[in-house]
Amino acid sequence: MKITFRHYNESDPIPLSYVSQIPAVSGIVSAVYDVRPGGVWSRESIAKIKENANRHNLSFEVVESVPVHEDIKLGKKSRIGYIDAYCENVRRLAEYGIKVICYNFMPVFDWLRSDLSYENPDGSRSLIYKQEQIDRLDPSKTKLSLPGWDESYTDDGLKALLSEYENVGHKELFENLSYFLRAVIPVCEDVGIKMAIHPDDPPRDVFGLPRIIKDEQTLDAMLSAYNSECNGITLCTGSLGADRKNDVPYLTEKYCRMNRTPFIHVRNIRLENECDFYETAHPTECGSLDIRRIMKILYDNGYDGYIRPDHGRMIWGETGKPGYGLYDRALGAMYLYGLWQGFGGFAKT
Ligand code: DNO
Repeated sequence: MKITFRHYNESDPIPLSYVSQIPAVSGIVSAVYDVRPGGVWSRESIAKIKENANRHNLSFEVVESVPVHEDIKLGKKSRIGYIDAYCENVRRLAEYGIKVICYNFMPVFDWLRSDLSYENPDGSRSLIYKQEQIDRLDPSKTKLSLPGWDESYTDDGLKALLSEYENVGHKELFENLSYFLRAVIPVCEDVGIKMAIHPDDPPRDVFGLPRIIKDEQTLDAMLSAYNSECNGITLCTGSLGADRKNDVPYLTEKYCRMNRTPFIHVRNIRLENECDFYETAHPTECGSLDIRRIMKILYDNGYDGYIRPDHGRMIWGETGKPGYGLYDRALGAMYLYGLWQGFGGFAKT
C-alpha cells in the first residue's frame, strides 16, 4: 500500500513541505487545474508538479482527475476530438511516470453536498448531505461550487448543457462510457497506466441527471465493458457507503481480489435515515463504516496500490478547501498507517 495525499498545487493553502512532514505519506495526488476539460495538458505543467513533489521527497504517480469532456458523456460527434485529446494526456502523463488516472463519468456535476461547513457538537466542521436540502436546490438557478468542479459555465451555458442531458438516460450514458473505454484503455495498456473510475458521489441520480457507477451491479457492468487490468475503479468507501445497500467491505474484497482497484479513497461517514450522511473522522468508531475491517481486507489480500485519506473535517480552527484541510486528513493518514502496521505491514514501499 502506498499512502498518498491530494494536493492542489499553487492554489493549495497547504505547503508541500507540510505534506512531506506527515509520517508514511509517500506521494501526492494532483492534476493540472488550469486547462479546461477536453484540453491537452502541457508537458511543462506536468513536469512542474512532479518536480515540486520530488523536491519534497514525494512521488507524483496518481492523477486525480483528468476530466472527461461533457460531449463524451453526451455521446456527441465532437467526442472524437476530445477522446483524442484524452489519449494524448494519457501518453504524456505516462512519460512523467504516472501510473493511475482517477476520473469520473458523472454528468455536469462532480461530488455533491448540501452543507460544506456543518458544525458538529465538538466544534469541528464537516461536509454533510441532506437529501431534503438537495431537493430544494435548482442548479440552473443557484450557483453551486465545490473543489474540483468545472466552474467555467455561464448561467446560460449551464442551462443549455442540462437540457442536452434530457435525451441521455442511464443506458445512453453507459454506452457512451463504454465507447470512451474502448478508445482509451488500449492506449493505457500501451503506456502502462491504469484508469480508475470514481463512483458517483452520492451514488444516486441527482438533479434528474443519470448516474451509472453506484453499486456492485453497475461496477461489474463498467468493468466488463472493457476487460483489462487497466480498466479499474477508484474504490471510494465514503461514496459507495452512502448507499446502505452497498456492503463496502464485501466490495473492497471483491475488486481487490480481481486486481481492478488501483486506487482507494478511504473516509468514514455517519449514515442517517435513508439518504443523509455526515462526514466524520476516519476511525471505525466515528462513523457507520468499519474502516478497520476494510483495511484488514486490503492487508490480507496483499494490496499494493495507492490509497489516500479522503475528506477530513475542519478541526483546530483550520480553514481551507472544504474536505481538503491538512489536520484531519493527516490524522486519517496516520490512522491508516497505524492499522497497517498493526496488522504487520509497512506502509512505505
Ligand atoms: C471529491 C473527489 C472527487 C473525485 C472525482 C474524480 O472529493 O473524490 O471530486 O476527485 O470525482 O474524478
